[in-house]
Amino acid sequence: MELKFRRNADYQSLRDEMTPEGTFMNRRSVLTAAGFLGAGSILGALPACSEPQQTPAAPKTAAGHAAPGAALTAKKSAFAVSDTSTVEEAFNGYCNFYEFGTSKDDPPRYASRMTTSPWQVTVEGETDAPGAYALKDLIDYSKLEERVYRHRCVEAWSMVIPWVGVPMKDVIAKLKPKATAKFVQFETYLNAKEMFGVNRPVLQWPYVEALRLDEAMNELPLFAVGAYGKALQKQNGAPLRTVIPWKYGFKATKSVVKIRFTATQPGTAWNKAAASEYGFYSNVNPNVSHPRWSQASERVIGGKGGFNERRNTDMYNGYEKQVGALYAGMDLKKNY
Ligand SMILES: Nc1nc2c(c(=O)[nH]1)N[C@H]1C(S)=C(S)[C@@H](COP(=O)(O)O)O[C@H]1N2
Ligand SMILES: [Mo]
Repeated sequence: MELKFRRNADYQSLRDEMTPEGTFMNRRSVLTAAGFLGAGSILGALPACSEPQQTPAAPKTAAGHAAPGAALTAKKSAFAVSDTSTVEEAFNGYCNFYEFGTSKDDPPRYASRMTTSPWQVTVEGETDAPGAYALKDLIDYSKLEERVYRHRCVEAWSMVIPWVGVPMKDVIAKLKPKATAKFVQFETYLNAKEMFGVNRPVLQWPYVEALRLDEAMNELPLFAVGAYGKALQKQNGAPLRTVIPWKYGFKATKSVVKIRFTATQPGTAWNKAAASEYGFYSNVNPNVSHPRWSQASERVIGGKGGFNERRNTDMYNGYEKQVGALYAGMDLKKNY
């Protein structure tokens, strides 16, 4: 039963991504709403992006952190790819957040139901600073930076996203992992009343992902609280998500409520669902195919060529210089 559901969901996302003709209308509505097909005038008549973004009346929530859509001040950083950023409407309108359903336009429609204030992050496990942290105590909103990173989904599509956040390594240092901590696991908010998708056994809920601690302490990973100069919209993982640009997108955990330091390798959502397809590492690697499709190239979402634009996928998504040493000597075909 569980396996069947999993296969179906998997198949559906594969079909969404791999056979454009099968979902042409669906994708077309997203792209049209985003203005890619030059029909901006019908924006609002289409379901995919018809729900207004959650632009708040007040920039701050009662809990003291920025509300979805609120303008954020961030200093530009040297971490930026030169490609044009994906249009914001595509980032907001074409999402994976299975807690709200498995179609790309389910999260933009339904994530507004998620409560994101107050927001607490529980820190536990191998740490000298366990506890429940209010978001504003975990993330220093006066030190936000903008980093334009590539985003590569395992389904072979990509975006370029100007994230706003803080280096993960700075937050982790504050959380004092013990010498015994070798991994860090992130857990997503779970509320069956607000997230209809969790009533289906697509994945084992809550969504969890993890990194080796030295990966997490690399200079690249972010705790993001925003994108495009604004606090994250709920469908993109408000109010706090991880960003690990050299890994497939599913390694990023949306709407993080728990950070757990462990001595041994913790479970991860997609690995538990299908270990033969999704490994613990999940580094972007054009030379290691997914069992059901090639990873050598990717469809550029919102690119100039409409949805037919493709680019070749880069090793470690273009971040080999920064992260290659983390995997020196490892067999990348076995440790996929
Ligand atoms: N909790 C949770 N986090 C998640 C997912 C999810 O379904 N649930 N999907 C992942 C996948 S597959 C991708 S590609 C990215 C998508 O992020 P975006 O929709 O903001 O572009 O979120 C990742 N994080
Ligand atoms: Mo993904």
